[in-house]
Amino acid sequence: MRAKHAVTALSAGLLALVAGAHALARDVGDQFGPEVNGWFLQDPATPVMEELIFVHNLVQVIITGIVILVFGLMIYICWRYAEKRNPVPSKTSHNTLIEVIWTIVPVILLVIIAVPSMSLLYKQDRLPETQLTVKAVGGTWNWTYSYPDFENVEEFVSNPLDETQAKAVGQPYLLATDAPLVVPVNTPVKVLVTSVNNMHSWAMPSFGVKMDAVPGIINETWFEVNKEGTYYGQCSEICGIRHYYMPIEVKVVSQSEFARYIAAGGEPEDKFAGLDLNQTSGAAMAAANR
Ligand SMILES: [Cu+2]
Repeated sequence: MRAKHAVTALSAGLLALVAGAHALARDVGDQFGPEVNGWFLQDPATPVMEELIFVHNLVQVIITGIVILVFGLMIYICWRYAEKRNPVPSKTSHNTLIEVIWTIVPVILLVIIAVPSMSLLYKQDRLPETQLTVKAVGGTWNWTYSYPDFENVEEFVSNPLDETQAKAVGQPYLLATDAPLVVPVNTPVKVLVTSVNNMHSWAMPSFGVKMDAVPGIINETWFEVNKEGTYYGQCSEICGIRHYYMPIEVKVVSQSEFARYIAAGGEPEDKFAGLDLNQTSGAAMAAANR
């Protein structure tokens, strides 16, 4: 009984730790992405990612409990039944009650894990009624985006900013791009993902999205972001020498701003408007840009 209490207390402690750590996650203004030396999953930006974090935490608590129980029992057995404390070993070979318990309890635990996992997998896999389609095509080494719904918007290539440029606009180097994918907030967006050469993967950790980009195949996934801001992801398939050089920047804007963006032919805002990249220091430029 005491062991059971210990496991419960530890589970509660772990949950508190995970919840507390979320508050520490990177949130620089309206930019959301990985943090340096981060330990935990990024803050969720979509309902799918919220559910994913719930399942992750649930499984963490269960596996930690199992590890502690099994190691605890093994250490106890080594100590209690060592030869000097237990010179005459028991000849017991069956105990029906214990055998029933160690069969039933794992089954119950697996069911507890399976129900939310299956629901999550289904949610990720089945597209809801989406209101917008975007296409992401992996290349060597950048992403090309297009809006098949809007003929007036030409496809565009999204290249990463170099270090000076990123500093100048106050965005993270190797995550920020010169032309982000722009989508509206609170709108289910379908993403068609493919590649023109080798395999890539369109991955946005805070959206709970990671979809392989395979030449000759169009994969689809979806997301619905509930908060405006700039979100960062990366290609997550080891695709070649400049794999690190194909970040993903998604700018989530209000519905009206998105309508304006599309009406203007999808022209991305000029990040460097009013900046002299050769002259000003990074911090001053970032301040000027605000
Ligand atoms: Cu890639």
